[in-house]
Amino acid sequence: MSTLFDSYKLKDITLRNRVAVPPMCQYSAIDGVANDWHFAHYAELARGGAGLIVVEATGVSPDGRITPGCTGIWNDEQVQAHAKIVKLIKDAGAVPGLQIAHAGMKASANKPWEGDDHLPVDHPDAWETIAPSAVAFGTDALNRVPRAMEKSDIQRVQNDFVAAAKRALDAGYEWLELHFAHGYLAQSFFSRHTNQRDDEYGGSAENRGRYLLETMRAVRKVWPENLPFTIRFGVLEFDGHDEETMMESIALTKKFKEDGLDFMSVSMGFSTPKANIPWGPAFLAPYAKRIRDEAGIPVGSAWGFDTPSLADSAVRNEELDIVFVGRAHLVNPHWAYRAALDLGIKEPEYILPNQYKFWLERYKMKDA
Ligand code: FNR
Ligand code: 536
Repeated sequence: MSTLFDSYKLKDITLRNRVAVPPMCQYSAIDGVANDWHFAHYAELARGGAGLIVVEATGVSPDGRITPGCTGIWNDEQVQAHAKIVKLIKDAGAVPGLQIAHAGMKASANKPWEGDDHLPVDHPDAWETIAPSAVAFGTDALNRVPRAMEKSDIQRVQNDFVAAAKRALDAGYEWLELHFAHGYLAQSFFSRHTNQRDDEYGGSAENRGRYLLETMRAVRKVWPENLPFTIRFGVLEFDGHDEETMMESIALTKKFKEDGLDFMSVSMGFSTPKANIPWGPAFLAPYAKRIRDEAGIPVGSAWGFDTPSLADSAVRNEELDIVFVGRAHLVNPHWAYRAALDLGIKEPEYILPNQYKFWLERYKMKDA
C-alpha cells in the first residue's frame, strides 16, 4: 500500500511525494510572458514541499489564451521566462510540469477579478474565438458565439500544440499535460453539448474523440518517451448523461493509453452551464478510480482533496496515484509540510528546504 508521502515514479521521473499542485491560472502575464509574480509564486509553491508543480494553463497561440493575462508558449521570450520558472521549481526539489491549452469558446475573456466575462467584440484586446461549432458556452458572462472551425483551423491548432510541446521541452519541463478539460477547445470537441459537427469530428463518440486523439498522437511524437506525457480530461459533465459519458471517456482513455499516454488527471467537462455538480470533499474520487481501474492508467485528481487525511486516504485506497491540491496551496504554500505534520510523518522537517528545515529541527515549534 502506498501513502501520500511515498515517492512516485513515472517513466524516468520520480516525485518525492504524491502531493501535486494542479495548474492554476494567475492571469498576470504580459503578452504571454511570465514575470516576477510567477517566479515568486512557483518558487514559493515548490519550496513548500510538493512533489510536482504543474504550471498554469499556457496558451499554444495568442488566441488560445483565456484572457490577455494568460501565459503563452509560442515564442522564445516566453520560453526564456518558462525556463526561469523551471529552474526555480527544480532548485527546490520539485518536478516542473506544464499544462498547454487552447481555450476555444471560453477565450478572449476578462480576468476573473475584472468581470470573468467575454471581452466586448470591439474591445481592442479582444480576438475571434473558435470552437468545433458555432455554439456559445451560454452563461450571461460567456455568451460569445465562436466561429466553427474549418479543417485548416483544426490542423493549425494541432500544429500549435506540437510546437508548444517542443518549446516546453526546450524550457526544461519534465512533465507535460494537455488541457482536454473544463469546456476549453478539446473538451468542447468531446462534448455533445458543444460539438454539433456533421463531419468526421462530430456525431458519434468516436468522431467527437477524433480531435483529441489526433492532437495527442501528434504531440506524443515530439515529447520524449522517457518523460511523463499526461492529459487533464473532463470525464463527465454531471448533466444527467453521466454513465454514458463515463463509458465514452473510458473508451477514449484506453485509446490514449494505447497510443502512449502515461497518466490522466481526471476532471470535469464544464462544457455546459446546465450541469448539476455535487460539490463536496473528494467527490471525484470514484470517477477517477473508475478511469484508473477500467482504462488501466495511473491517475490524479483535484477538487476538494484539501485536508491531509482526504489526500492520504485517496492514495491508500488506491483511488489516486497522486493528489492535486489547489486552493489549499494558495492558503498555505507549505501545505505539504503541514500535511506531513498532521499525518504524523517522522521528522517532517525534511519536507522543507535547508534554509527553513535547519531551524525548525533545532527549535521545535510548540504547536507543531
Ligand atoms: C484553477 N483550475 C485550473 N485548472 C486547470 O486545468 N488549468 C488551470 O490553469 C486552472 N486555473 C485555475 C486557477 C485558479 C485560481 C483556481 C482556483 C483553479 C482548477 C484547479 O486546477 C483545481 O482543479 C481546482 O482548484 C480544484 O482543486 P482544489 O482547489 O479543490 O484543490
Ligand atoms: C476552474 N477553473 C479552471 C481554469 C481557469 C479558471 C478556473 C482552467 O482550467 N484554466 C473552474 C472551471 C469551471 C468552473 C469552476 C472552476
